[in-house]
Amino acid sequence: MRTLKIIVTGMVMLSTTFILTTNVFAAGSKKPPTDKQMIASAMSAAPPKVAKGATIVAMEADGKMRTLREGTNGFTCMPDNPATPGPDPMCMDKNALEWAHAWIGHTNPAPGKVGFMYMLSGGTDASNTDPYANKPDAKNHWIKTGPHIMIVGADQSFYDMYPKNADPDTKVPYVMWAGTPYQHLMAPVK
Ligand SMILES: [Cu+2]
Repeated sequence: MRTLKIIVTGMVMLSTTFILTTNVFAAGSKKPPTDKQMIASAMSAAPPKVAKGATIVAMEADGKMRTLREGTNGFTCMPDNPATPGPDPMCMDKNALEWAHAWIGHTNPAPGKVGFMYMLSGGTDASNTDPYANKPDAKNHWIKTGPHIMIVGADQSFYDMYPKNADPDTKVPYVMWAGTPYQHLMAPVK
C-alpha cells in the first residue's frame, strides 16, 4: 500500500510539473494565437452585443486581412496586435475600417468619411506622434490610454477643439497623431 501511495504521489507530482512546464512554455513562446483566441481578443474591444454581431478579421503577416467570422451589424473587430506591447483590439464601423486600411497601407484616408471605433479593452499604449512606432523610444512620446472610443476621419475643425500636444493627459479627450493624415480623437470612457 505504502509503495503504491508513493508511486501515485510521484505520478501526481510529475504530471503537475509537466502541466506547469507546458504553461510556462506556452506563455513564453512566440506561437501565434489560435483563431479562437483572436476572436475572443477582438470581441473584448466592444460592448458584448456589438461584438456579438461584428465581423472578426485578423491581419496576416503580409498585411492582408483574413476573415475569421462574418458578422451582421456593420462593425468589424480586430484582435490585439502581438507586435505591440499593450492590448489594442478594436471594433469599428465601415468608415473607420476604411480609415484603418489607409493607416495600415500608408495611404491617405478618404476625406469626409467620419468613423467610429471602440477600444474598450484598456491599457492601450502607443506613440502619440508616430503612427507606425511599435515600441517606446526616447522621442516618440509613448503614452498609455485606458478604455476609450475613437473618432477618425473628422474635419480639422473638430480636432481643433481638443488638446493636440505630444504628451497629453490621457484621462480626458485628446488628439492622437495630430498633424498627420491619421489624426483622431481619443476619448476615455472610464
Ligand atoms: Cu484607440
